[in-house]
Amino acid sequence: MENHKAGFVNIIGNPNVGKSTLMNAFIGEKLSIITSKAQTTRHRILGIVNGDDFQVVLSDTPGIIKPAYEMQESMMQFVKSAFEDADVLIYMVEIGEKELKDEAFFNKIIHTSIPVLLLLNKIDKSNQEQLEEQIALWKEKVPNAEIFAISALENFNVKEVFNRILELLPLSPPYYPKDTLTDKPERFFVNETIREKILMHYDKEIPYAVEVETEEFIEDENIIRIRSIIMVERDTQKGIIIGHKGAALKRVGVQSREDLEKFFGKQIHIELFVKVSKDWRSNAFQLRRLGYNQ
Ligand code: GDP
Ligand code: K
Ligand code: MG
Repeated sequence: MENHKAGFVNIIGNPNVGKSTLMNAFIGEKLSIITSKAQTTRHRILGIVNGDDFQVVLSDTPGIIKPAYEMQESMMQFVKSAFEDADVLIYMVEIGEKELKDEAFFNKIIHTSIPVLLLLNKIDKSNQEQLEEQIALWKEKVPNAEIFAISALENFNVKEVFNRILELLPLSPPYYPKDTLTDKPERFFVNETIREKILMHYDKEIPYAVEVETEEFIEDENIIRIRSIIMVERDTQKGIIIGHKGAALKRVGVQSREDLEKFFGKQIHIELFVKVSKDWRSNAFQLRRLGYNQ
């Protein structure tokens, strides 16, 4: 045990740069929601990678955004807390990214005493010339960072980043039992899976007006029975979610079931209900109950 390393790694960066994809590549399981729409990762998700002599605790913070209404402020709290408990900071940018969306936050990154790994992601989309130019640019912008050019999606240089994290972690006993994959309950995965399907299948304001809550998760030997509520803000949204003769909601249910069967390795029975809950977004109590202010 005296050679054991353990610590916290926080992944930060603008929306859609590939933070969730990287975390999943590290963990090798589909733990956090990944979509092509911005701001889908609302929760601070912990994933844990265990080895014989290490434990890396990863958190995937939401994208850097300006507080506009209550839910976004709550998200900013997660981003700020990334500086407080990290042993290593991963600052992820993507090829072609120049603008930093939050200047104050950027200033914290360049002045922090925590080791910073700057990951230049999506290099599968670039050529050598562009890559060299981008590396030079980021070296100048964040002089305190070590730069890695990676492709989280194609698993290029991901292992090298992970090995560097292990070097930087302090000697410490594990923080969690060594068989822990994540500190979030199973219901969380169910909620995120359903929300991912909603993001895939509905346009415009619908996904951002939706919250999912799993009321029932009953695991038997051969089957898991799930009952989840999809909360929307208005009756019209309820109609859209359900769709003509229930077809749209059915598709969400079928695809969620397929993913959850793979994840849990068991047959899944899932029931979805749609409920109108006016202003869930601005109701602080509700937000806390759903875990945004934990
Ligand atoms: P996040 O918002 O930072 O967590 O970003 P996601 O991990 O959700 O990724 C956003 C989008 O970028 C998804 O469509 C990913 O498939 C895509 N993506 C992530 N990493 C890479 C990569 O290395 N190369 C390419 N081409 N796409 C990527
Ligand atoms: K995303
Ligand atoms: Mg994400």
